This record gives sequence, structure tokens and C-alpha cells, in this order.
Amino acid sequence: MLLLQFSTSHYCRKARLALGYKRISYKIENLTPGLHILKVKPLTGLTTLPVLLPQIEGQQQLITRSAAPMAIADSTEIFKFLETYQQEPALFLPNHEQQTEAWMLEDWLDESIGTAARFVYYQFRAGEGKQIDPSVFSQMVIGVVRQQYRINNATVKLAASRLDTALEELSNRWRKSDYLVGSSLSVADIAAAALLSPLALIPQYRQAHPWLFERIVQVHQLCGEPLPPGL
Ligand SMILES: N[C@@H](CCC(=O)N[C@@H](CS)C(=O)NCC(=O)O)C(=O)O
Repeated sequence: MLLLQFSTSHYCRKARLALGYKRISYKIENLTPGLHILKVKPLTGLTTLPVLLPQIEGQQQLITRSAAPMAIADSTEIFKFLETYQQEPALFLPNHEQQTEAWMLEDWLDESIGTAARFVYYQFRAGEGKQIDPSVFSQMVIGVVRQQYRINNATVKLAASRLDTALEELSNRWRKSDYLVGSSLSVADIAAAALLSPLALIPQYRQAHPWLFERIVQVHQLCGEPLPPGL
């Protein structure tokens, strides 16, 4: 398998965590933001990464599941593909109601909270956190991302408020149990651990929510994935 990714993307981290949890071996191709569209759009019709290619060119014979699609776009679709590709260890909970709850959390984390974390993170990197990489190149990339997603003081304020609500909800669940839903790792735990990982570099979140970063570390360890920057 080949994972097309941006090396720093928290959505690509989400896909890597799932691959790691299932102990599926894969290769990575890091794409350059902007130029990635030339490769990705013809494959998926979308512009976002991660994209998983189940069959590596020239190695088709190694894939025994003949019905594997050519390219899978979107981290949520990658979860679904991996679960059918290799059932154990299961990412889906055996109880149907609990799995539905895990999907609800996963979708909310994906569509709302992962974006909010991106806004707060790039605001930090452009201001207080500039010294993490003050190079002209890094600041230029941060500037482009801020423009692309319309990250400014007003949108960051709304994102920070959404994150506060998310942290309340996740704290209620993760401080009571090792898992957000049910009694084993699910798509919700992986989504939360990946999509909130950019906050590990921001001192105010580190100080206010130590339990969050303990859980992010635990999920990474379970998935055999190197820890995110700051942890
Ligand atoms: N819901 C998507 C979101 C992925 C996403 O937002 N990826 C960003 C990188 S973090 C991206 O590819 N942005 C480039 C673009 O939109 O052209 C997923 O889960 O895969």
C-alpha cells in the first residue's frame, strides 16, 4: 500500500494511526502542497490528502484482495477500507449502537474539531509560536495556509470556542475510561488523537489539559506511530 500525504498534516496522521493499529505495512509518498493537486485530482476527483493507494505499481501481485479500489480519498473512507481489507485487530466496535456513536464522534472531530485545531495551530505558529521555525520558507507556508483557509483573529476566536466545547466532551469521556466509546480503541479515539495533536505545541493547551496529551501518547503507542511534535 502507498499513502500519499503531507508530512505535517494531522488528517494524514489519522490515516497512519489506523494503518499502524492494524500493523499493515505501507509506504509513504510525501507530496508538496499546491503541486499535490496535479497528482491527486486525477486519482480521486478531490484535492485533499491523505489518499491511500492499495496497490503499489509493479506490486499488484502482492495484493490478494482483488476488489481493492485504485485510490481511496478521505481519512474516514480509509478507515472503512482498512476494516474490510483486514478485520483484526478491529477498529469497529462489536456493538452496533456503540459503533454508530463512534462514527458520530469521528465525523464531528473530522468536520469541525480538526478544522478548529488547524485554525488555532496556524494562528499560534504565526504569532507566539513563530520561534518554532522562524525561517522565511516556513512563515511563507504558514501565510499561504492562513489565506487558503481564511484564518484570521475572528475565525480563530470561533475555532477556539469550538475547541473548548470539544475538550469538555472529550474530557468527560477520556477521563472516565481509556476509550471514548465502548471498551476498545475505535475510530473516535484515533480521530481525536490525530486531530487534536497539533495542540501539543501550544503551551496554554498543554498546561490546561494534561489528560488530553496523556491519551494522545497512549493512542500513538497502541498504533506504533511516532509521537507528534511537542510530545
Ligand atoms: N476530511 C478530509 C480532510 C483532509 C484535509 O483537510 N486535508 C488537508 C491537509 S490537512 C488538505 O489536503 N488540504 C489541501 C487541499 O485542500 O487542497 C479527510 O479526513 O481526509
